[in-house]
Amino acid sequence: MDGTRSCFSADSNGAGAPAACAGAAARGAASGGCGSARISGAEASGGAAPLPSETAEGPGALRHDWTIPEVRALHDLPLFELVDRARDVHRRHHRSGEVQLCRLLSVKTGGCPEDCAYCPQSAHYETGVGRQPMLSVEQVRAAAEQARADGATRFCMGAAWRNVRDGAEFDRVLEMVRAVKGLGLEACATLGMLNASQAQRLKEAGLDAYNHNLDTSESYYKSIISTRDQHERLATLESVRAAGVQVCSGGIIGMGESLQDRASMLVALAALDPHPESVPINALVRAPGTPLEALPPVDPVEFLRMIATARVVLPSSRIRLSAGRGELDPQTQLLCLYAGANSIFYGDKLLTTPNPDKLDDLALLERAGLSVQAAAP
Ligand code: SAM
Ligand code: DTB
Ligand code: SF4
Repeated sequence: MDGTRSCFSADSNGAGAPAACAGAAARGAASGGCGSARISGAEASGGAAPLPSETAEGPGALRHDWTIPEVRALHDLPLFELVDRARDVHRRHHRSGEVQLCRLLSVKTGGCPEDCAYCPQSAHYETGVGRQPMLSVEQVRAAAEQARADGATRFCMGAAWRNVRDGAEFDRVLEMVRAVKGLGLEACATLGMLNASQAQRLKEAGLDAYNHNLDTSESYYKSIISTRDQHERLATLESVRAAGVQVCSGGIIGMGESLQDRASMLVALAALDPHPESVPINALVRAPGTPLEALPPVDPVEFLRMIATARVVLPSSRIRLSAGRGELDPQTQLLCLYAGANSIFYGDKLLTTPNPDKLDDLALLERAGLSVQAAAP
């Protein structure tokens, strides 16, 4: 369905548990992984992997058949070569100097029954994030108005739910979506699992995109979350797609996963047909009280590699430089934007954790001569 389009296409792409902790720590995993990976991508990926030329049709064509060895070989290229390739793909598909600002708002915070080992909103951990009542539609409208005034063009509403349940709270979310759309913003929601009819109702309310992350590889997922499996995520993504809502799906690095896991996640995202219009790449925010709180921070070069690899594997997707940006120095953030990221979460808070100061973000973009995506006319 995506064919082999390799033209500029930004607008058509959306502009228009304790066990987990032990497992993660024991694997010691990806920190330092790139050091060894750099020695030989093929060796590290357990076989003679061909260096990917992306496709027979040329760089930047859309593919759904990426293999883990191919993605590893790409990821493990000498850094500048990887970034060159990513930049080339980026320029073919996107306005390369433009960044979309997306505001996040938690509309229902805390007390989630799921045990996602990274999440400060899980009721399984003592993180200091209490269960809070759902926001009113007026509160959400006011936050969206502020986001628009600040220059954001996309507004994403999050709820700490395992899954959506029909009833008054979901009806209120639908009202929130209408309110956000009424302000001319792109509306995104991330509410946990949902079924086909719920996806359809969100579509009818005007929702543009639904965020539901694969988060990591299928095999590592079990080490991070025991209360659901990744197939359930994929089923939700199918409902979202079937309803005609754009798919926003990505993941987190820095949870103790291996480079193989990271490559595997990108392969799974690329296998979605069409590719997700939006792909958030998060660095773990090591929230106190979660099982992953003591893991080391993500190496900035590894983060850059992940962004650049995602850009090549998912050429037309909007790659979102997401959680954890605050731990990256400004130069690394700019390198990520150079290598293919073209959106940031913008505002002083993500869902429950801090994000860089918005004035600092605007100043950084300005210093680099980057422009902010304008609102649709
Ligand atoms: N409950 C819904 C769900 O799980 O899909 C929606 C909200 S959940 C907070 C959305 C995403 O935020 C998760 O899939 C995960 O990728 C990301 N996230 C949550 N906590 C994070 C953390 N500490 N660091 C990085 N990303 C995080
Ligand atoms: C995504 O991948 N990252 C955003 C958004 N989708 C919803 C959420 C990040 C949450 C970070 C932890 C917090 O603030 O609670
Ligand atoms: Fe709940 Fe989502 Fe957090 Fe998992 S990531 S604990 S499902 S809010």
